[in-house]
Amino acid sequence: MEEILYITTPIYYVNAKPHIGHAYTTIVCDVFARFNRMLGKRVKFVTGTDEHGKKIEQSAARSGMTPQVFSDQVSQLFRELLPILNVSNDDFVRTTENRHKVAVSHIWNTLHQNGYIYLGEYSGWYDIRNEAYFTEEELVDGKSPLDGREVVIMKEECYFFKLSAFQNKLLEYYESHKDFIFPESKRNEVISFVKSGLKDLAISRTTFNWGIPVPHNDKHVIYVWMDALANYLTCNNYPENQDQNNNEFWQNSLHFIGKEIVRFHAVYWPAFLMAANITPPRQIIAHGWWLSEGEKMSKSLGNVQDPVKLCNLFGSDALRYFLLRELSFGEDGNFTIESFVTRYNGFLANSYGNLCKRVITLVDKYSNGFVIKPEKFSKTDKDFVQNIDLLLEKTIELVEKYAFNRYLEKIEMATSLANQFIDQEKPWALKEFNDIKRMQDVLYILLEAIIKITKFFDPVTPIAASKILHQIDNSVRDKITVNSVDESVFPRIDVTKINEFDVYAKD
Ligand code: ME8
Repeated sequence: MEEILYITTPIYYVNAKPHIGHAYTTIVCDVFARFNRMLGKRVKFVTGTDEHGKKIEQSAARSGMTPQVFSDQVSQLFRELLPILNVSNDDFVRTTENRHKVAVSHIWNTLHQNGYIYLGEYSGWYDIRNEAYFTEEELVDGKSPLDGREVVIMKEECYFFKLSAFQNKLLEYYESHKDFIFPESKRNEVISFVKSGLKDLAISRTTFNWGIPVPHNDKHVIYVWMDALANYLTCNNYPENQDQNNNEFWQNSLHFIGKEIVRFHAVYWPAFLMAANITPPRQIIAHGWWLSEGEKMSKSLGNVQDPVKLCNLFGSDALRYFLLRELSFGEDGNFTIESFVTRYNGFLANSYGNLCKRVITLVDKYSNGFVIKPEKFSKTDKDFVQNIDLLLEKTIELVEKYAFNRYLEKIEMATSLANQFIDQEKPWALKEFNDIKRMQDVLYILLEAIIKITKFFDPVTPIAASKILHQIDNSVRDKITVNSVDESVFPRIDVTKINEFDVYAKD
């Protein structure tokens, strides 16, 4: 049976321009989507923007715009980033779209009908940026426990969701679905949070208007997280498709997120879904955070790397490769331009790009642009081919475990074996000694290795892969023809220019 996957990014707030942190999650999802499509799976991959809430209303006001005009502009920046990063998403959802409002209202009505929503009054400490209330005890040094921001006291009439009714159901669910939360460390945190007790959750606001109105009581707007989480259903044709439990995409839904929003995805979201009689998604996958030059990225420090500038300077393939290679998925990583250039030159230019260029040029120069499959393979040849195959085979389970940096390590190892093979077999020397047969065999074996490595590298560097696979044609059985071009797919970056690169976002 055909395997199916439904892959989602968080939907990004439109209160700030996209930076490499956002680009990272989207790229991770794209690489995962492309890799799985390569394995023959049917993939639906969606992303979008989160546009409601007080924070966005405030940002719009500061910019002197209506929230709608403001959201239109910033959402467009996120949308335009996708082709720049070469992202293969199937849908882009905005929470201000009608189809989404229909989905959210429908969920609300379902939860209400099922008896999980009641009207009450809320007072507590409110973290405006994160749109979350906290009790006195939950505050850390009087500040938001999420990220230490200021909190203000607020009191409002509001609707509540009976989250407390789901404490045991959630714990049972985590127990019977051991891989629901990835990685394990986050799973443990969630379990102890839920065990410590769940209070009912305030799910409407009356202190601002920028949101989806509560059905039949438009004094209230729906809590932005309930609104936002529902995007995953909107993109799966809910409520038109009511039967999500028997829907193959929903059954195989994977939500990729940053570690700071695990609680919303692994506690609130499955509880909302259970209350609506919809099964929770298959997995919540949380990754770590990018720091910039060792510090938290922030506008005021001026250290926010701009993914558009990086792509303009070095190409999207290079950014995609770097982000996946440098950070061990789940852990935090540090973005510096020095490490970017070092990895770029070290692998993309000197190892992979150079190998492809060298072999293609040799076939062009010494073998009239084509080689025929060897009649027999020496022990060295067989070992080489087998080692490459083993390394590439291994990438499948690594990607399945979201070990993207280790997947790329295998690609690097395979490339380095090919570079060793060429240095050891010296096709140029074989040519000199007139051993043309052996020279052609060696080049054939190398071209085949390049094709295989490139196919497994394609999910990360699709532009380079398509260039290389256009230069190497193996459509005729047992014959490989090359089309030589002068420049490498990854020209070296001049390290002496490192201080001249302008990679920071300006505003
Ligand atoms: O939280 N390093 O939106 P958001 C790595 N709208 N990833 C980062 C990052 C960094 N420094 N900064 C941001 C929201 N991200 C909600 C989500 S989903 C129903 C609603 C990535 O614009 C990471 O994926 O604040 C994080 O979870 C996401 O951007 C947060 O984006």
